[in-house]
Amino acid sequence: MTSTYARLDTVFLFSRFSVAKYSPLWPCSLSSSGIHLRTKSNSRLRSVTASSSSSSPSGPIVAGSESIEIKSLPTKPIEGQKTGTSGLRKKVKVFMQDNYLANWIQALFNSLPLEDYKDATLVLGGDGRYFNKEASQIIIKIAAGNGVGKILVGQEGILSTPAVSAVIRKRKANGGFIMSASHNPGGPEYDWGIKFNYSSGQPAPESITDKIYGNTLSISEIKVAEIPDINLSHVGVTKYGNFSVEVIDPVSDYLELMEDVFDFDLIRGLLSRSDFGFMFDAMHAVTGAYAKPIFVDNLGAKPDSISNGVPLEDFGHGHPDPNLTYAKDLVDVMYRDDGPDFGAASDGDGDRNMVLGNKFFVTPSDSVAIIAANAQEAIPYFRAGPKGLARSMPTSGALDRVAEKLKLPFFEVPTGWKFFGNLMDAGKLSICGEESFGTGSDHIREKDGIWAVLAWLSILAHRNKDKKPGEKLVSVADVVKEYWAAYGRNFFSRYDYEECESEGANKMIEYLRDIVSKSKGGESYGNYVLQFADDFSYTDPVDGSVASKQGVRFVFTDGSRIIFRLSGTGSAGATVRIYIEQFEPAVSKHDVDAQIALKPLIDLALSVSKLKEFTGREKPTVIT
Ligand code: VG1
Ligand code: CO
Repeated sequence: MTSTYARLDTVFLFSRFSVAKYSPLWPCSLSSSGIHLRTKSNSRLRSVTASSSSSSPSGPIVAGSESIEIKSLPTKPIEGQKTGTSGLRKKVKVFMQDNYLANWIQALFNSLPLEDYKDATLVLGGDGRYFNKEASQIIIKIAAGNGVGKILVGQEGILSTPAVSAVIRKRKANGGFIMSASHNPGGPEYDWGIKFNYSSGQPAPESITDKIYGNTLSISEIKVAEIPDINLSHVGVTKYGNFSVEVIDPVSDYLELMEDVFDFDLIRGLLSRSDFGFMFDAMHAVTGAYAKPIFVDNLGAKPDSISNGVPLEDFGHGHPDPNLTYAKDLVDVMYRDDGPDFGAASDGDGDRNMVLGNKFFVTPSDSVAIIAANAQEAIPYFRAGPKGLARSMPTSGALDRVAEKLKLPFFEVPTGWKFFGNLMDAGKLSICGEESFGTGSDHIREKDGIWAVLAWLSILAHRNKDKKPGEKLVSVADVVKEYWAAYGRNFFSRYDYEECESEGANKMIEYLRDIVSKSKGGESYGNYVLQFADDFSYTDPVDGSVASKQGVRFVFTDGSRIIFRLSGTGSAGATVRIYIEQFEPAVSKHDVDAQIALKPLIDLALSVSKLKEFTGREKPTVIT
């Protein structure tokens, strides 16, 4: 790769900086051929739990050097740095190549208006995965090199995605970096990722990410401050000239926000009952740092109700995706006769959630609808009622029915949380969700796993607050079935075919686009009659921006839908997603297993798409 990188030559000195003595740049070093990582000693994976006990909350101000030296490091463009559904995700080995991360970070600064970062405050944190600590040092040095005033970084580099959003908003920062590949596995052989969020805490819009990509193709120089590595283990401020880094406790701002949104006394009342069993599986990911302080220390859950609660750099060899396949440990416990009454899990960066009752799985599409239907009575933040509701296009239409009943504005956006932010900023949207285990509200601008768990606990606590010891409690299943009875049930399932050959997967989507372009309403598809078919396109009602080619959908006259998309978060090959939905108003049919209820539509989806012929796949990797 050395041919990609040119010589280190010029030393730029910004007028407000004067030359300082050279400090070693561990773990990355500047040399004539790029930014090199010293990561060989990292073969032993580390626990990344932040231990705030070692330092005072306010922390000492450590005086660093009086001024900093900025070096210009020549570089050359690297192919393939295009962001997907949620940031840039690649194998960690790709990110560890010289200048790979540095190029993208510099391209980001090249894309932002000067006033968005010069002397500004930016937040930095991540899910604790392998390479985050080294990446933190690279990002801090390039931020300082570009004139950023202050970096707020989570202790040990830890901040969940929702916590980054919360910290940006609370501290009025100009934006923030999230070091995570979210639900993708971590460790030396797996994935790494980076995402940039804007000043209201939302993921950068495509107008910015497209610019960043453009700049990665023409980049020639990286500006790096010659400062030593920052000690991320201790809460406190370190200053170098006009630049400072503040290491913050990853939990406190976020916890404070949760206390504002929810009635903690109400939830505490439920969690401390001896007849209510609770289990939270942090999947050795970032919510491990939040679960004990929030659920145990503040809300009175038993210490053993948190499982896999220590964040690890490789998530304990796990796939930190909270679904029925990858959160199997929790599912097994919840399906025992004597299992807990409520169980939940969250993903790598803490923005996803899976909610289970005893022997009962709540689909994310139902979950957001049920939270919306119950929010006003159970959650203080929504006391005045939600302003509007929204879901991503492939998410089931359950939420639509709640919006209709509550007479609320309703929006259908493409897949990816970045499409909700504008609606929230414009005061049009309070509660939203995606079928992919993402649920959230306008308390921040990211989906929020712990928020969803607290929302469900609030609903259960509200329903059970007058129940005497020994009286039967209203269960998760009761809440869901009551909801189905009132609104009808949207049967929903998603089939994922992970790591297919890209060529076959792309051809399949092209083939489907071709069918869609020739389709006409009224055509028969087996027992279904087509209402319309299209490739979903979205015009943002706030800024008028258009996102096209967001998923091929076949919508039938009875409201059933089959949808096809390629994932934008994978790091290798292509992942095909098929989404299947059918509405059932009759209560007598609500207890059927979703896979049985949806079988005719699933068969139809497989035959219409010729999936087996295009991808060679007999079976999906994951069924939700
Ligand atoms: C997936 C989900 C999408 C979600 C995105 C990021 O994207 O389908 O709903 O917003 O992941 O989630 P895709 O393009 O792979 O289908 V997270 O928790 O990985 O930031
Ligand atoms: Co995530």
